[in-house]
Amino acid sequence: MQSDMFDTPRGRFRTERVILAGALPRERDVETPMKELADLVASACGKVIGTMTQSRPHPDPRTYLGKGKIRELRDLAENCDADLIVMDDDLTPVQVRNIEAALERRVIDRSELILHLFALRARTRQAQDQVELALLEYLRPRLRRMWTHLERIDGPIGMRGPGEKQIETDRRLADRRIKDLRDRIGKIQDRRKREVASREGIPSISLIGYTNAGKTSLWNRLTRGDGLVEDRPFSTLDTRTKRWYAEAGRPVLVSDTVGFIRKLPHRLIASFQATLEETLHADLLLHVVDAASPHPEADLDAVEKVLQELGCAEHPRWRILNKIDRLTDRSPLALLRGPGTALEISARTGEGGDALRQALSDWASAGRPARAGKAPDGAS
Ligand SMILES: Nc1nc2c(ncn2[C@@H]2O[C@H](COP(=O)(O)OP(=O)(O)OP(=O)(O)O)[C@@H](O)[C@H]2O)c(=O)[nH]1
Ligand SMILES: [Mg+2]
Repeated sequence: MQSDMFDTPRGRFRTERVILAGALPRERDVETPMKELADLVASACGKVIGTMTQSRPHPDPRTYLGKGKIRELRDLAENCDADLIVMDDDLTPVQVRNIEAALERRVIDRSELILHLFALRARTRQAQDQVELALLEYLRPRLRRMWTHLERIDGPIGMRGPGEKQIETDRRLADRRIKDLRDRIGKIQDRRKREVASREGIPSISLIGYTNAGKTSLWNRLTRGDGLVEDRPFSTLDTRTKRWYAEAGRPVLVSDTVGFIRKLPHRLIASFQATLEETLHADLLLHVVDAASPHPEADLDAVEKVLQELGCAEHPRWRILNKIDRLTDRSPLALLRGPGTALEISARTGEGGDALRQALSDWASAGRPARAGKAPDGAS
């Protein structure tokens, strides 16, 4: 049926019928994480046909949800003919095996969903290599599971990435592929490092932030770029850098980067280090925040955690509170400004854009303070 097909950069796929399930601590907001998971599924060509949550202090070590809940989930999956169950947390290989045996359906966890989504959206060779590496490393301990499922899978979630090339035929092949990918990515990293070093002296800015916050929209406005803007998570997977000319024609390098999300898989962060090289070396990070997000504080926390993992939590950073055109009441913005420099903008309408350009021009002409591990370059 036409309406059940999805077009993606990697081809056309049948939409999968997905049930979301989560074991959530009692005090936690249930709707936000499940809504985010639903957005991820929608981006990965799935259709959410049911959601089930269980309030419990700790997930069950064998089956994640309790036994009774698993039975309920099985009935729900039967009744609505689900293809796939996606769990909100990371599961151990044992948990996956137990739940799949009980439900007789494929089960994936949040990390795997994100990895497949990246695999589906990666456009450039570099992003594809990085995602393939992360996915292979993630799936390697689960290879037995991939074998048994291979014939049955015809939807996009749970097979993309290395699947097409039959790399998963055995562990040895996977290991060889992992080594090749690591070598290739290592070379990219070396090249990026040289590129970054050759730009020494030109001030550099990196736009970072939660996925869908409006980084590319702002980058396009600043640099007259043509980055892909979409209302879905992870539209951007590669770093792109362009020159922007500040006052007096002073060049500034501005980079747009991959977005962050809660519980971003560690392997993905490691793989994207090469792409994030610009960010790691940027003189100033512009942390773009969706000020109209239903949960901006949680988004801020998630970004903070990823920056810490990347080792750039101490970089000079401004907060750019974006999408203010969507706010009827702007008083909550005060709570999001944080202790340092903060500006309010709308990348859509252009409001606040002049103030931001002026602030960046002032920053560029004032010279940047030297960071630990980086020699002062004398820019003034
Ligand atoms: N109303 C409003 N929408 C905005 C604004 N800035 C961006 N958007 C919308 O927010 C969505 C995401 O914008 P992007 O620029 O793709 O966001 P991003 O941070 O680059 O997202 P990823 O690359 O997917 O992580 C798009 O639908 C944009 O049109 C804004 O200032 N106001
Ligand atoms: Mg983007």
